[in-house]
Amino acid sequence: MDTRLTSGDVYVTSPHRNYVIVRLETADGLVGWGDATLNGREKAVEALLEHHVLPELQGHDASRIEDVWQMLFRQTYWRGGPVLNTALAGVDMALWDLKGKEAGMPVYDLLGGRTREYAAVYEHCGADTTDGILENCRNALDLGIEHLRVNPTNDPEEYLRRDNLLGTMETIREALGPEPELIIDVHGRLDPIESARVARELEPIDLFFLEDPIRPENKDAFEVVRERSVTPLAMGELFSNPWEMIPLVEERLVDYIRTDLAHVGGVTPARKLATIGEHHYVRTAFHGPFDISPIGYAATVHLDLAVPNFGIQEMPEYVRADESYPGIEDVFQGGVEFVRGSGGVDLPDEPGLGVSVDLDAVAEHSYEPDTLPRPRNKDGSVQDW
Ligand code: KDG
Ligand code: MG
Repeated sequence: MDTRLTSGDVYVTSPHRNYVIVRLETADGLVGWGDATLNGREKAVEALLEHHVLPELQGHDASRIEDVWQMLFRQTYWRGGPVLNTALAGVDMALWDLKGKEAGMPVYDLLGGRTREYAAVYEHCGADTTDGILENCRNALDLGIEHLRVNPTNDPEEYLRRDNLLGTMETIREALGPEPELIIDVHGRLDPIESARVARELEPIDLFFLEDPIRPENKDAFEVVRERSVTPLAMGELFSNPWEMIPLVEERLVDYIRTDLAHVGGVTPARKLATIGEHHYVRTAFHGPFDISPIGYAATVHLDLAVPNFGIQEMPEYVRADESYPGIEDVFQGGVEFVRGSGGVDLPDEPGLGVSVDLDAVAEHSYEPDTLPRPRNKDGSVQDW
C-alpha cells in the first residue's frame, strides 16, 4: 500500500455550532478525518493547519502515527498550548482513522480491543431552578442514564452560601434517592480554599466527582482541596499539553483524567495518559462537550472502549437518542450511538473512527463567528466562564 500523504485540507463548518475538521488523503486514495475544534478560536487553528501543518505533512508516511506526532510536537520548537495541540489532534485523529481503514479494523481494535461492551455516560442536567434540574435528571434516568451532572449554579457567590448549595444538593439527593451518581462542574470558578470547603461540605451527598474544582494554572493548589476532603476530583479539560496532567496523576491529587482528545493532541497522547492513570489507580473521564465534533467524540469513545481504567464519558447533546440536530446529521454520518437502556454509548464495527463527512453539507453550513460567554462579577470584574 502507498500510504504517503498526498493531500491535507481543513474545513470550518457550522451545522449547529462551529467545528474544525481535518481531511487527509493518501496516495492510494484512502481518506482520514480528524477533529481540530477549539471553541471560540476556530480560525486560529484553521490558519495554523492551512499555512503550516498540512503543507509540511505532504509526502510523509501516514502509517507512522507516532513519528508524525513527535515531529509536529517537538520539531515546531514551540510546543503545547491550545492552538498548536488542537491542530496536532486533528492530524493525529485523521491518521488513526487512516490506519484503521488500512487495516480494516475499528480504532478500538488497534488500541488493543474492547475492554467493555459500552462506555457509560453522564448527562448534563443543569438548569436555572431545582425543579428544572430534577426534570432533566428524570428524563435522563428514563433513558437509562445513571450519571447526572447537576450544576445548581454558575455563580461563585451562590456556591459559597451554605443554605444554597448544600440545601439544593440535599433536595436533589432526597428526590432522586441514593442510586444515581451525581456530578458538579465548578468550572474553575472557586479559589482553592473555597473549593476545599465545598468538597468537604458535600461529602454527605456522595458525589461521583467534583469537576474542575479550581483553575488549571497552579497544580500545587490541588493539594489544598485534596488534603481537606474525600470527595473525588476530576480535572484536565483545560490542559493542552499532555505533561500538565502528569503531576496530578502521579501524586494522586485527582481521581479522574478529564483531558480533551481534541486539545491535548489526539488519541496518541490521551492513550498514554490513560496508561499512566492505570498505574496510579486514576480513571478516565474524557471531556465530551457539544463543542467536540462527532469525529472527535468517536475518537474519544474508541479509547473509552479500549482502556481498562475507563471511568465515565461525558455525552454531548447531539448523541442523545431523543434529540435531533439535522445540520449535524447532514454533515456527519455514522459514529457514536446512544445505547438505550444501558446508560452508555457504543460504536458500530466500522474501520477507522467510523465517521464520514458530506462535503456539500460542509459548504452549506459555513463558519459563524461566535465567542464563549464572558461573565462578570457583581462589581464588574472578570469572572471565569
Ligand atoms: O468550550 C468550553 C466548553 O467545552 C466547556 O464549557 C464545557 O466544561 C465543559 C464541560 O465539562 O463539558
Ligand atoms: Mg467541565
